[in-house]
Amino acid sequence: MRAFISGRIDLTQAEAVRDLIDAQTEYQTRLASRQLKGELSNYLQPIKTDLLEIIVHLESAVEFVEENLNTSSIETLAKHIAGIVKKLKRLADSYEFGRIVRSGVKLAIVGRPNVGKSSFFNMLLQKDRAIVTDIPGTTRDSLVEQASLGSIPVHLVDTAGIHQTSDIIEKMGIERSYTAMVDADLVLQLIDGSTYLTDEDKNLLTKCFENPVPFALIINKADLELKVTPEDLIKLNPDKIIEKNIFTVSAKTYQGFDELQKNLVISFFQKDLSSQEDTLILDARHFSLISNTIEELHEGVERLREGYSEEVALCHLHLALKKLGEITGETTIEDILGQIFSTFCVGK
Ligand SMILES: Nc1nc2c(ncn2[C@@H]2O[C@H](COP(=O)(O)OP(=O)(O)OP(=O)(O)O)[C@@H](O)[C@H]2O)c(=O)[nH]1
Ligand SMILES: [Mg+2]
Repeated sequence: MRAFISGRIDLTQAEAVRDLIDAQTEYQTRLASRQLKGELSNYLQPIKTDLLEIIVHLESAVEFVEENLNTSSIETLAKHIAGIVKKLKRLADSYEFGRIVRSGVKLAIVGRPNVGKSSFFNMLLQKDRAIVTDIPGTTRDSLVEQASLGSIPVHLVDTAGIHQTSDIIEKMGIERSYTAMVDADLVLQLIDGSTYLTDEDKNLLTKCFENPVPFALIINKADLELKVTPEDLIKLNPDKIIEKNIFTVSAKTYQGFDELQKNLVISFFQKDLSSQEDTLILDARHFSLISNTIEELHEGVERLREGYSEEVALCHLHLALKKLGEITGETTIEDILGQIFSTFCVGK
């Protein structure tokens, strides 16, 4: 706080110190360190300079030119602003993944009884947390634990095996399994690969199709002779089941665990990012300010195109710059004045 007030670091760097303290995964630590070095501020700085130039140009048109801007000048300006919006949009889009890196994803492990859900849950946690037995119906209630998968924090939910039953306690547990499916960010349906698919597997698969949450299929018990292959599953519904969302593992021998760690979360939640090294937005405050900036820029261009005076458009552009400045915590009005006075030599 003192470092921020005295101007030694900006607000994003102060926030990075907080994130470093709170970091739970190595990737979170790495991202916070990058932000502490000023990565986000450095990304935003040239955008701010560009926007400032546009504002100064427009201010001078208002000040020194009698008539309104003509259509071609407006379109040149609009193109320039579109370039800024594109860069900001990339940043705003990164928040979908950034939010996940920061807060994690909820994974619900579901399946019929005895397919190895609790064993799989223990494998992901790398500890013997849930009770495992060969008696179907061992897990009666949902169980939640935190772990990290491929550098992403995950909230894992082990659930009671889903099947037809008249046992009242089991029924209550199964209701909770369905709730976990709806509440999750990603559903993992486990299948016992050592036996042929049953109607219970297929019925649950239909539930996965109907559920609005994405799902992956895990063929477990790969240490035994496999009776179910990814191709068998794809054949059931080639529109909804794709190869990259099927993983084959053994919760007993950990076969396939590395592949799962590497690809599961990334293939579902890091789709649009070219690399983990791109600048990411992790913070809701940054996301909201960047979205506001984009809106103000759009508004500014629209008002100019609609024939409003430049002052109206300038109001939006000033607001856009103010919002950008709020990310790093600086006051932008002095920047504008300084730039205007230096460029146009207008006496103070
Ligand atoms: N060979 C082999 N056995 C496994 C594997 N995973 C689980 N099992 C065995 O399968 C049986 C059931 O495992 P659980 O993890 O309790 O299965 P579950 O799906 O949680 O079962 P419920 O809680 O009853 O729904 C146990 O005997 C496990 O040891 C595996 O990858 N390979
Ligand atoms: Mg279980």
